[in-house]
Amino acid sequence: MLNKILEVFGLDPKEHRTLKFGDGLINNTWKVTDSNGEDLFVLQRINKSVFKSPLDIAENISKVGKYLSQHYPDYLFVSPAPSAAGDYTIQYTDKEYYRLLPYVKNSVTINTVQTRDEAFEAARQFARFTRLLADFDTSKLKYTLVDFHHLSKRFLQFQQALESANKDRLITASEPIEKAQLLSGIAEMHSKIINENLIPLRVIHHDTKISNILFDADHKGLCVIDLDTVMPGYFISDVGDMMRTYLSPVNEEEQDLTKIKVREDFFAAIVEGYLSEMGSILTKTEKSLFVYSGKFMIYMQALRFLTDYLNNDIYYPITYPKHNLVRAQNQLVLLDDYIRAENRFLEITNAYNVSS
Ligand code: GN1
Ligand code: MG
Repeated sequence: MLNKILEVFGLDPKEHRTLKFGDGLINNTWKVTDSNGEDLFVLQRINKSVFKSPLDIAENISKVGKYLSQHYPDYLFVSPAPSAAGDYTIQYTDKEYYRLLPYVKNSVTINTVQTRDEAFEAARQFARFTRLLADFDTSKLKYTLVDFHHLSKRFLQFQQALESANKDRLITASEPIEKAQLLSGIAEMHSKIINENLIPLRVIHHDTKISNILFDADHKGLCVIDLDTVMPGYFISDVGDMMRTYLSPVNEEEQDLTKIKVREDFFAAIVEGYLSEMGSILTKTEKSLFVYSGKFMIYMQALRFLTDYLNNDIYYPITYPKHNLVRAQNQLVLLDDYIRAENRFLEITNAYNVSS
């Protein structure tokens, strides 16, 4: 079947190979190589049950791409390649949409952050992306996922799941459920930020895990990739997701929860990297929310995994029965350790003169 897709993009299946690639939970990704094994493209199938309007993604990427090439022609922006008919996203069946991206030569991706420099470089790249688009009119972009990072609504979904979940799952998950409820102040704070318009909408990536940065051979960041959720949003989403995914030496899949630790010096690297691009653009209030951003994103991801467990695993793919429950527990342990380090983090942001 992928051969048919290659043909739609004008590639001869006899001369190209597809290999499963990456570790995303939502979309499917393959690397396309030529018969000599040279990497040429990245092919992606967009998950239509998550992204209801895949063509909106293509439209957003095209608008952002045009703006960047006009104003910053040297910036490396990985735009999708057109199909033989000139489409940037093709619809194969009702539920199947594909796009093809050029493979950036000599680039590498990493799956876990091992050094402070990697955290700094990634934060710098995500911040650069938002900085270059600081004057882009956010109202021109579609919401490819409505209320994607709306924490109060995620909390509501969690409460609804508590109502409808089966007894067994409620009992098995009783500890994390109780913990998530005790931490609901994090969602209240989010409501306050949103309802009182405390911070501005910006062009935000919304998925800042380290594998969404391309590095060069010298470990310098090249650009950001995975642009499905590029849409209007708040800086706490990007910075918070970096806190969530770079601070601990192990990720959300780790089942040995004793390995989860917050590396305090990596927090400083993220703040420094982000400020190196966005320091003169962020408002005073935004700068005061660096520490909150981590709590916000870690808590939201814990709620999302826990909600999905209570809903009988309808969103995130699982490979063992309690997978989503363990992911939720993992994120709650991370959140505990993050909160333990909170005063230290406040000192760090104060030292950069960013906390009000
Ligand atoms: C999903 O598919 P992937 O791995 O890029 C999710 C993110 C979560 C992440 C957790 C559209 O991203 O919000 O943070 O899993 N994306 C969507 O691993 O729900
Ligand atoms: Mg993604």
